[in-house]
Amino acid sequence: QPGAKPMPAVASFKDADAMIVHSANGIETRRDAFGSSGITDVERLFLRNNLGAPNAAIVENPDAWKIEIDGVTSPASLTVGDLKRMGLDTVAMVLQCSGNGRGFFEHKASGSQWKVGAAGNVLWSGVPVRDVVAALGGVRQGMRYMTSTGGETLPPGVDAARIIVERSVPWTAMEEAILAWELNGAPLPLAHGGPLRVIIPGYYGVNNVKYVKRLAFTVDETQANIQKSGYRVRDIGKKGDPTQPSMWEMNLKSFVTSPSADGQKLRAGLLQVQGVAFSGGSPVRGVEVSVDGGKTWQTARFVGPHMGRHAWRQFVAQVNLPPGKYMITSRAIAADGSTQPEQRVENERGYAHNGWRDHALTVTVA
Ligand code: MSS
Repeated sequence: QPGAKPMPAVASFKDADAMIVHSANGIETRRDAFGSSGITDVERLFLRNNLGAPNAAIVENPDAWKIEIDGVTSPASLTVGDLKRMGLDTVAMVLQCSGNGRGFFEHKASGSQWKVGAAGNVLWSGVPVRDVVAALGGVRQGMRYMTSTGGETLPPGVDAARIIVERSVPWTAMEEAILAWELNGAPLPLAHGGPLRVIIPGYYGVNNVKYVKRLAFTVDETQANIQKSGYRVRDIGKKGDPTQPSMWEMNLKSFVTSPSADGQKLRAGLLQVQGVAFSGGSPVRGVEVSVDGGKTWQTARFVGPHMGRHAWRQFVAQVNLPPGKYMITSRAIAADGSTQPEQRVENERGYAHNGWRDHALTVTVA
């Protein structure tokens, strides 16, 4: 596209036509590039880095990468090679940035102006954290968090706590967590956290620490800024602090992927409205689609395999549209009866946007 920003080197394998480059550290999938088969291709998966990626040499011999495991009865330093002998599982999971949908907020929340594409549904393979923990004698008494540290080399002279990517989640999240070395059937590339990444199903992207070099069960949350003041939901104009909710479990969300653009011109007659729905809490039970901006809704049908509660479900609703103007959107319904809300919750950094109205598309049928 004219005026498009260049693809950074770490993401040179991305399909440039499928992506919107916001910056060298923020690249999203175009709404028309998700496809219909349920898995997001690695070449089309969004990329977000808080710090620049480490040197590519770390993925040359992935089995040699080391991780410290702490806060267990017998702390250990293990290589990826060691981990591969300890257990194996694969999980299909939505990876979504906390700020996905930030571009719809009106107060110009700072950060990448993501629309829908800072999310993807991918397959991760690795060892379940609980298997590693069991092999090391279990979590020590009194630990309340699982804290993961990113393997970036920090520039000298800066206060590490200010910039280090270190995230704490409630320790019970270990039940479903994986230390992954494979993504969609191929060795985990550097861009997405190779050689080793912690995967915490149902949690926002930031908790899925890349090139993870330490995983510790801890009494307290890390003092790193990215945890203490960053990724906290607060009113517009407020500073972040530990009393505010942290970006942990993802909320209930869906959006239409086809049609895919505001102002799109469509031919009268049949249309298959497609999209995706997911939740980090109570699982998605159903999806409804509206073509009249939410006045009336029809039940959509799920498409393709059910890849588990942490994956997204694809949906389709067939509509027959005479010439006119339509506002097309979707809303997900969870097993516990909760429904995706109409409005966004205003907040300083533009996190957790799941309001269906902002995600709607207006199209013309002729
Ligand atoms: N990790 C590390 N190490 N570093 C950084 O920077 N970031 C985050 C995660 N992890 C980081 C990490 C974020 S923030 C996100 S989203 C994610 O990651 C993304 O991913 P990919 O693969 O897509 O790139 Mo927001 O919540």
